[in-house]
Amino acid sequence: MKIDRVTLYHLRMSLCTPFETSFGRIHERECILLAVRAEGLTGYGECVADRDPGYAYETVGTAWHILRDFLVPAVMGQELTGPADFQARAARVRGHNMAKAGLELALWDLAGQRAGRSLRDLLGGARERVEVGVSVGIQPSPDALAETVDGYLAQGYGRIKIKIKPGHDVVETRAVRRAFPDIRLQVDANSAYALVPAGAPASADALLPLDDLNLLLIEQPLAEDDLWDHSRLQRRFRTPLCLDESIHAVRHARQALEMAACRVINIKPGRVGGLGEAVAIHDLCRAAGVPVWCGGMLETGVGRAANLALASLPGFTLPGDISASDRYYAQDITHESFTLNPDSTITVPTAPGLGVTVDTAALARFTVAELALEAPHTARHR
Ligand code: OSB
Ligand code: MG
Repeated sequence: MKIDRVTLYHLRMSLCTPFETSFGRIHERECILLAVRAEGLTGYGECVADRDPGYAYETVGTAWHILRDFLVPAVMGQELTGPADFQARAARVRGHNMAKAGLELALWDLAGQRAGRSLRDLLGGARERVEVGVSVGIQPSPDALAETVDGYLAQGYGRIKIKIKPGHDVVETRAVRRAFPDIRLQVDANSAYALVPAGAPASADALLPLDDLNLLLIEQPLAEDDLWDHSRLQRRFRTPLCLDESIHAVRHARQALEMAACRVINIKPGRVGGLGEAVAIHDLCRAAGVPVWCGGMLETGVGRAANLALASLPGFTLPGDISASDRYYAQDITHESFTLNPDSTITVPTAPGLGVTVDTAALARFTVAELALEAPHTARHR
């Protein structure tokens, strides 16, 4: 396929409720939507970098720069065979996985549309519905947290993840466990602790009482580049540690498993540079008997459709952070919205490509900046 136009949309969307993690609190989600045109078709992708470099070093600003100045020029006007061909060309850009994943996703959408096949089928997924849970932000008090969790349970979510940070960890998790003794519960620290504290990050010793709360897993307690210390920490827990921020490639997943730095891996296509790498990590973990699940980045309907397709692969044996559209946004940019089935699943799209369509009026409403890039010869003839 020959790409003749790429449009970048910087989006800002109000969240239904503020989302607080150990790295900050947001009321609005920002991201970049990509529209890639080739052979008269338009493929969409979502770059999940947020406004601030809190979860990762990438931001909307860095991704915009890398896409505009390096990744889009590497493919514009070129005859591409597909997403893997793009990754080969993008390899000369070090890092910037979220920028790469956004463009790669649009190419997957195009490939699916052209072949008349769903993204789920292209990736090798089989399930019609995937099990999901909800990621609950830090709340003002343990009581408020239990009440918020109660609300999501009432909606039908069968797995709850709570965000924790130093000073808001064991008491909060215990309160939820006391109120709901049997639910599937896990926590996410987003790198807020240290095994050997030297100043700011609190000691991971504070987390040891979590081991008695029958949690599914403890997600990313330590820093992103701290595989070794995660390995040392895992030895002190019966509860599986799960890595999110630390895993940027299949190589990291292999090394983490070899050094027993975790027993579960959270796979996010944006963090690992795209769906191709995400599937490779899935394959490695499946062969090793290590459970994986699909993480979330508060995606729009575009990214959510991709995450559902990915989570339909057989190794995704734990519920994903892929909640219904109304958990995030009052209005989404896709015509389709995702709803929770009574069994805490969401149905995977099966139409060609991503299987969702973009609502251009909604897109216009949320766009704060837009940039159309065209192949030089196309521009001359317009
Ligand atoms: O660490 O999993 C995380 C959202 C933004 C950045 C990082 C994380 C999250 C979530 C939300 O936990 C998951 C979702 O999209 O529902
Ligand atoms: Mg996480």
